[in-house]
Amino acid sequence: MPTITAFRASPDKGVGLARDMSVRWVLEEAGQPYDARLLTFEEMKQPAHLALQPFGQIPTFEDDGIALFESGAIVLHVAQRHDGLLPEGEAARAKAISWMFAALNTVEAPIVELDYVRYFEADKSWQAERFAIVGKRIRTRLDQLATAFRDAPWLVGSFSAADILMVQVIRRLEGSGILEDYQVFMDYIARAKARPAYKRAFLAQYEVFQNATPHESGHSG
Ligand code: GTB
Repeated sequence: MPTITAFRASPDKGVGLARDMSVRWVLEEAGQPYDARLLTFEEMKQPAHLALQPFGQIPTFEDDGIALFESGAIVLHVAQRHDGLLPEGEAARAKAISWMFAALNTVEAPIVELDYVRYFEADKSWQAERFAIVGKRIRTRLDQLATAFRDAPWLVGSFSAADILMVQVIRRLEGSGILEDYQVFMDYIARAKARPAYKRAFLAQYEVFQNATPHESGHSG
């Protein structure tokens, strides 16, 4: 059975924004049971964890002699080993993998930047200007993504691992006032949240937060 790592006390208060959520979700979609090893911020920086994750972060994934870090790599690994998470056919599969990288490289970059402005630049006189600049970058990406989407329910035909990563990336904008201007993505996220596997993954990480003692805080990545 695979073992993943996750926050013992997630700074997102269990709303499923930490990146173990993508890993939990793909495992639930695959019908693959797993164990979660919970780590404090301190434990993430110890040699034992750094041997698994060189940056001292969660999530990681270990199964049968295979050890992975990077949530995108883990989601791809699981999707390649279980039916129904990547399209049939080489061309469609290649497209889905392109979307997985697009989610984590092209769409996510300005979204993570917005979090940095919010959390780490709050004391700067220029924070409002940075918010506006980064917000504009995000809207450019969302406009382009919306054009690519058109009226399709999922990125590549039916639901795939690419949707797991993309939904989790754009969910980071929930409540920002930006996402709310894009009905196409509000609907996309609602479709994803209605999936039983999403619900199971969400509840699993939420229960961790519920049982956590409030001894840690922090935000990164
Ligand atoms: N590229 C790596 C991956 O995709 O696996 C990035 C991993 C990463 O950023 N991990 C974060 C981490 O371990 C947790 S998920 N940070 C601790 C550290 O660096 O010391 C990122 C995250 C954290 C919190 C929220 N939040 O509160 O909303 C959202 C996302």
